[in-house]
Amino acid sequence: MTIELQTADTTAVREALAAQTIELPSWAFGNSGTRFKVFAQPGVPRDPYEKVADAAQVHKYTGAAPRVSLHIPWDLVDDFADLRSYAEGLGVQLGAINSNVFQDDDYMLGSLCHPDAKVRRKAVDAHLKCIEVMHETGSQDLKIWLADGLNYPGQDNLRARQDRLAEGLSEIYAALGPHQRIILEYKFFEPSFYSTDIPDWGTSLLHCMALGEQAMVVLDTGHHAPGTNIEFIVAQLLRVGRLGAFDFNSRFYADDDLMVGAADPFQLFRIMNEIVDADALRPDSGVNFMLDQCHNIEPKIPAQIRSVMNVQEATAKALIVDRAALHEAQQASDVLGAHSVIMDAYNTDVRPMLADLRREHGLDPHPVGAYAASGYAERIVAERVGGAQAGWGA
Ligand code: AOS
Ligand code: ZN
Ligand code: ZN
Repeated sequence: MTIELQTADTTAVREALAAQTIELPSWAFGNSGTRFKVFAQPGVPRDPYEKVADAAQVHKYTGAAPRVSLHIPWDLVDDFADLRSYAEGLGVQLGAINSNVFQDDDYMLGSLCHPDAKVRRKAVDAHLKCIEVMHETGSQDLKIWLADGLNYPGQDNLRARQDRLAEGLSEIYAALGPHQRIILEYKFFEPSFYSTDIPDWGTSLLHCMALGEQAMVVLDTGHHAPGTNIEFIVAQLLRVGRLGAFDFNSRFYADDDLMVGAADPFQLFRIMNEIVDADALRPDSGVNFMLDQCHNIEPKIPAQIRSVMNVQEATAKALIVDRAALHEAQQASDVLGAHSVIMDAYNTDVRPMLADLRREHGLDPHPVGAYAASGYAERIVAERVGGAQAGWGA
């Protein structure tokens, strides 16, 4: 049985899609590259205000990207309340605050896990500063990704580093306001290659559980070894109520940070299928769906628009899975029947439904084309000279 979207009652699916929001990273709009070359693109933002303005364009044409994450100190401004009202004036909000404790020379051997207490103090203070910023921006999430790790066996004590990490995190956690959360990201390698201090979801989860209910795991889809079953991790974290956020992107090899849904749209669908199955798509479910991407060779605003659309398409396919038929086939031990329910949904073209939904909400059905026709890209090229680099990696 294939799914006939034309005749099916898609009201609930449309409502769920209309409520879905995706958070954009400020660093996606600046110049970025690899360690070989950063290709400068004309018209890129020169400051955080212009990054927010570009992010607002993505929201304008998709209607689904109402928040933008900031990175401190890349996005440091004198007056965050002013940046906040500027964003709100453009119809978007400031989202997660990303701490950056990896760019300073002091952090060569780590930050919260560093053997020297002075460096650990500095790293904790950098996070406390982020929490102050969050009070001004109205942000809920403090996103922590640490570059901490070791390159050589014996370089430092693995267990002692976990103890220092726990200690630093608990001081940061204690400074959170009642509605704020730590979202703790893991990554299996890079920049360290022998051992990383938060390499996997289990380590992140253990620290989150020790901290308390306001600490949640961030799953960056590019941060796993090839072949990892990411949807299993999603299901597991949802079971224990600790999936705080996604950093969506695509990987072919390592932490490629390419557009989500470009490398493996089926994997993205399988992830969203777990989300829908656990009823975690609801805006109040506590899962923040963020992008963490860099657009080194493609134009940045259309790439973010495309990425939002890719998430929407995967979500729509997950929403149309016939859950009753799936359950029935699973209970009847009908292996192929159950599998076909999943494949039927995945193979359905949901683009016309999404185009229709946009029309219904007063948007152009084709966001990339509408943006291209708007003249914004030409305007920023003319107006902005000397755009900024996003910062190292993502
Ligand atoms: C680093 O690999 C992580 O993906 C971080 O989430 C984040 O992108 C970084 O802090 C920005 O460079
Ligand atoms: Zn990330
Ligand atoms: Zn990453």
